[in-house]
Amino acid sequence: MKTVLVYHPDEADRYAALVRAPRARVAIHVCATPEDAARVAPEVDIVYGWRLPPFIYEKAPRLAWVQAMGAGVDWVLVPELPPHVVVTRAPGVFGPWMAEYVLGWCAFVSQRVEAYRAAQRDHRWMDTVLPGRLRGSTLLVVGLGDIGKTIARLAGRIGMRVLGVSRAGAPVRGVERVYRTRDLRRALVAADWVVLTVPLTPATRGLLGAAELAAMKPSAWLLNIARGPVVDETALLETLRRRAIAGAVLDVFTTEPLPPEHPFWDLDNVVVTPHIAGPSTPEEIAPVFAENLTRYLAGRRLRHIVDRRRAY
Ligand code: OXD
Repeated sequence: MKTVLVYHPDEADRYAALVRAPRARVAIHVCATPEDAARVAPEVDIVYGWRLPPFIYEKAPRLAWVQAMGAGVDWVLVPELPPHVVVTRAPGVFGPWMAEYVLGWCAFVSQRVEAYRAAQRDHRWMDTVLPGRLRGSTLLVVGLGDIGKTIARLAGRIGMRVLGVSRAGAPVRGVERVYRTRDLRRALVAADWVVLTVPLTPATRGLLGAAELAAMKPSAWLLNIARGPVVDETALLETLRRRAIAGAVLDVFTTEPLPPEHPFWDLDNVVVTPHIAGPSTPEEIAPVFAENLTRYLAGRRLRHIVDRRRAY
């Protein structure tokens, strides 16, 4: 019999409740703390989890497969994870959430929400300020995996011009032009909105540094829904303070939770959200895991396998 560890610091029970498996063929441990997970680790063949602490891998000699509950797999692909362990993702789940997040915040800016709300507080009829249009503005999607493509599609539907950046620069339907990563600065020059959707890998760490930020239009907004370390946060802070770009919507940070004393909180051209752009819900992840578990138990190849060399 195979043993599954369902691990989630806050919602392990909810995830476990939706695991549909032939009971006779699978035993399930439900853990919410590293200590509990460490105790059962020696029996575990499969991890269905979120942010399992790396030291657990060394205690799990039978481990063969990790199904990530979140969008990113950087927490799985740590040096402690043995090379033979297969890692799978849940594509298709997070893109729709993140596309709404991105377009919602673009609209928040273009519709001048803050200005009208401030005028309302003063009982002021402010008809001298007009909203902007997203239609016709240029969105640059940096990272054209399934999340980036979903954002590009939705943006295209409302008439935004969509550009992209990917490692290989291969054409993507609905994206007017795809630049290679090495041409990132050329792409940034053209964008009104820059959204980061790349995974955190050695190649993307620090991808947006001072030089890249300097290439952006002074009127452009940056939206980071990838990982904090993809951006040089010191350079970003300095860029925002000088108003060398218009603003940033930041959902991810190098240190999370963002420390209360961090200067990002107080900048009027920064929106801080607490890593919620693509929430994981047990209901949406369960079918992905269920299908793969059926395959696993039947000895078939799993779907959505992460290429460990590329780290996504
Ligand atoms: C993530 C997530 O991986 O929120 O960041 O799912």
